[in-house]
Amino acid sequence: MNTVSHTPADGLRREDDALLRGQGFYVHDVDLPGAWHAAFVRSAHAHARLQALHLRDARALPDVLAVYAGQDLGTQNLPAINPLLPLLDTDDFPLLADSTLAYVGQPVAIVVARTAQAARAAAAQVRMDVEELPPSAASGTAQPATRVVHQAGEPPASAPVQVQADLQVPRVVAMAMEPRACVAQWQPDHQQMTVWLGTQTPSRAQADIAAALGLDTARVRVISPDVGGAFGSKASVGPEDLLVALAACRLQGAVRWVSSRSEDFLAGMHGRGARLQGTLALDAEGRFLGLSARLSFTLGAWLPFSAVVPLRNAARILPGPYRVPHLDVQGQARRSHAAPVNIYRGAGRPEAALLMETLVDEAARATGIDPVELRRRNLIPASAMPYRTPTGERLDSGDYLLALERACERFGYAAERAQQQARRDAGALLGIGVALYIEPCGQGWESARVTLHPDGQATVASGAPAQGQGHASTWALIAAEALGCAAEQVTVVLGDTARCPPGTGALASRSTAIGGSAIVQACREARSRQQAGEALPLTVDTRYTAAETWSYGCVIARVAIDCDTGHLQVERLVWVDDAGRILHPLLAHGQLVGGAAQGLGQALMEQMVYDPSGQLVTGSLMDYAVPRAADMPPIEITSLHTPSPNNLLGAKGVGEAGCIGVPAALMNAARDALQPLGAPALQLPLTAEQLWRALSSLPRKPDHALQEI
Ligand code: SMO
Repeated sequence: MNTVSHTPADGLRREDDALLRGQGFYVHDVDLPGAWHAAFVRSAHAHARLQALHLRDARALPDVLAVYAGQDLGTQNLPAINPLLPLLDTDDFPLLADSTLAYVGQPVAIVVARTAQAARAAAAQVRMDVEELPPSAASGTAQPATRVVHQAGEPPASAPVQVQADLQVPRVVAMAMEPRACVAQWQPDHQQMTVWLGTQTPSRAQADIAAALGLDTARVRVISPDVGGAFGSKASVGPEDLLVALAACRLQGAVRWVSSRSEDFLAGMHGRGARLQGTLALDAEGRFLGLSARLSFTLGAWLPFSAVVPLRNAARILPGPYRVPHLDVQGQARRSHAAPVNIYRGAGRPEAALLMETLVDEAARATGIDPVELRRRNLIPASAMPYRTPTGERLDSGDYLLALERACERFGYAAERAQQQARRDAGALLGIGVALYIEPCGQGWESARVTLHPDGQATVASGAPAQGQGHASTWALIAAEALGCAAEQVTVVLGDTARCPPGTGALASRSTAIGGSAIVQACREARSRQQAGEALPLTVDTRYTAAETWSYGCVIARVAIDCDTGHLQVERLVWVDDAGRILHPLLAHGQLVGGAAQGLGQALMEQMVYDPSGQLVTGSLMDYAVPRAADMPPIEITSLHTPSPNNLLGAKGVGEAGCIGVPAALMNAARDALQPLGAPALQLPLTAEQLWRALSSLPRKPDHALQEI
C-alpha cells in the first residue's frame, strides 16, 4: 500500500482503527526492495570557513554507494521564500554547505549506503578543515532580513498612565511524535520521481522537488501518508528532503532517510524566538489611548518558506481584541547562526497575545482597576463587527465581551478572587490570570474533487492533507451533509499529488474553513449535475477562496506557586473559544486540548538554548522538557459558535488557539501570584528555577515562607 485512502469504518474517527492496531502507514513504513539509505554529514560549528572536506575514507567504505558534497550535486540552493513581507536579505542558501558553515547541524554532505548503519558510519568518517568564525549574537545579525511597520492614528496629547513590557519568547521545537522522513524513488523507465514525505503541503513540496531536479512538476509525485504530527515543522521542505530526491535521481534508484530525534532537535525547523517590547498608554478612566510595540524575531541561518509569517502575524494582530486609537508597531526579523525557524502552531499569534495581555495586566496594576473590568472597558464591541483594525485587518465577526463574561461565569471570577484573598492571607502564592486573543485563520484557497459513483458511494479528494487532525473523518461528515448521504458512503483521499487536486495544504488553521468549504461547493455542484440527469460516475473539481476569518477566545487560569521550590501548579484553566461553526465536536475539542498542551509547554518548560559559541545545549529529551500527562491540568472548555460570514461553512480555525491564549493567561497568573511581593517581571518559560530565583531575590521574604501552609 502506498497511499492512505480512508474507507468507511465504524467509530468516531475513521483514522483510529488502523492507527490503534499499529496498521498506520508512515513514511518509515515505505518498503521498497533495494532502497538505499541516506545519512548526513553535518556541521559541528555555528560559523566557520570550510577549507577542506575529506570524503575519500567514507567513499572507500564497503556498502557505500556515494558521498556527495555541494559541488557534486551542482551547488543547488534552497527554494525561495514566501515574500509576505519585503525581503531585505535575499541571499541564497545552499542545500549543502559550500565555503561557509552557518549553523550546527547544517548538512555538509550526503552519504548513500546499502544500510542505514553503513551510511551513518561513513558519515562519521568525513573530516573537515575549518577556520572558526565568530557566530552572530543570540539576537541575530546586525542587518534585518525583513521589517514591518504599522502606524495609525495620532499619538495621544497626554497619557496619564503608561505601562511597559519587555518579553522574551524562547525558541522552541515542534516535537512531532514522528520525526521527519523522506523516501525518494526515481523510475528511469518512466522518468518519474515518487517521494514519500510527511508534509503539510504536498503540492508545494512537489513543485520544490521538481524545481530542484529540473523536472516538470507532472514528473514528480509526492505522497504524504499517515503523519505523526507537524505543527508547522513539516510545512516546508528542508534541505534533506531535496537532497534525498537528488541522490535518488543521480543513483537511478530509491533512497530513504529517517531523521533521528537528535537530528530533529539539531536541524529540524524550530519555532518562536522573539523579543517583544511594548508601551500601552491609558487615560485616567483606563481607556486605552495608544500602543507602541517593537518586535524582534530571531530566525535561523536560512529561511524556510514561511519564515516571515510569525513576525507578520504578530505585527498585524496587535492590538488584539481591543480598541486602541493610536498604534505604532515596528518589527524586524534577523538571521542567526542557528537552525532554521519556521511557523510553529500559532505562528506570531501567541506573541501578539502575550505582549498585549501582559500590558493590559500591567495597566490594571498601575490603575488599580480590576483586570477583567479594564478589559471590559476596552474590548471591541460585537456591534462594531465587522471591524477594521488599525493595522488594516478586517475582523469578520465575534463577541469578545461575551467570551470574557462567559469565562468569568464559568470560572466564578468574583468568588475566585475572594478565595484567592483568603488563601493569600493564609500565606499561599496564588494567582489568577486572564487573557483574550484573536486568531486570524481560514484564509486563501483550497481544492476539492468529488466523485459520485453509480453505486451511491462518493469519493472526496482534498488538497488539505492531515498530520493527525482527523481530516478524513471531518471531510466525510461535511460531504455526507452536502450530498445527503451517510458518512460511511464517503471515501476520503488525502496527501497524494497523483490522486488529489493541487492544494494549499494544512496550515494556519485554514483546512476546515476553506478545504471544507471547497468540499461543500463541489458536492453541491455534483448533486445538481446528477439531478440534471448527468450519467454517473461524475467528478467535480473545485477551488474555493475565502477572505480571512478571526477566531477568538478568553482563558482564565488559577496557579499556585510553591514558596520554597518555585514550582508552579496550574490549578484551574477555564477557556472560552469561538471557532465559529464546529463540524466535528470531538475533533475540535481534541485540537483545543492539544494546542493547550503545547501552549502549556511553551509557558512552563520548553526552551531551546544555544550557548555563546552557537552549540545547541538542549539537543535531547533529557535537556528539553515537554509536558507529560501529569503536567496537564483539567481544562474546562466552553465553546461559542459565532459563524463566520466569510466561508460556506461558517467555520473558523481551532488548531492553534491553545498555543495562543494559554501562555498569556499563565504569565498573567504567575505575576498575579507574586503580586503581594510586587509582581516582578517574569519571562517564559515559568520554570521553578526562575520563580525560585524571583522569590529568593526579593527584598523581603514572604512572611509565610517558613509556615506550614
Ligand atoms: S504553524 Mo501552522 O502549521 O501554519
